[in-house]
Amino acid sequence: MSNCLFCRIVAGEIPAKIAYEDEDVIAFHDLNPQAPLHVLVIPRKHIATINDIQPDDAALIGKLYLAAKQVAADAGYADDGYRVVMNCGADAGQSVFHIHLHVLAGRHLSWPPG
Ligand code: D5M
Repeated sequence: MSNCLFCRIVAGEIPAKIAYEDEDVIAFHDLNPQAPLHVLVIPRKHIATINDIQPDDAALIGKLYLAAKQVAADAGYADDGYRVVMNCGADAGQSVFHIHLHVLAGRHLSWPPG
């Protein structure tokens, strides 16, 4: 989708600091980090929200989590802990409508989120 910010990152039209990539998934550092490590893990395929995930996407969604695990481990946070979260919809704070896991680490993360 040409008007989707994250599709434009996938296409290389907008620069991003890549943390991980494979044939299905890209992870890049968040422009507005909320923790010492704040990486977004996205599918190359455009899926707008969790509500748009289809049964055929199940393996792809699993790959997002495997990439998140890899990003956290590569940054040295596998043991101390990290948070992986996906917002769905405006009330949950989703501002970019191309699904993305936030991988956050490097400080104490309170619960519940605000
Ligand atoms: O999270 C959307 C996230 O996307 C938010 O934390 C800022 C981040 N963002 C926005 N534009 C960029 C670019 N160009 N590069 C990297 N990160 C970006 P949400 O859950 O939708 O609120």
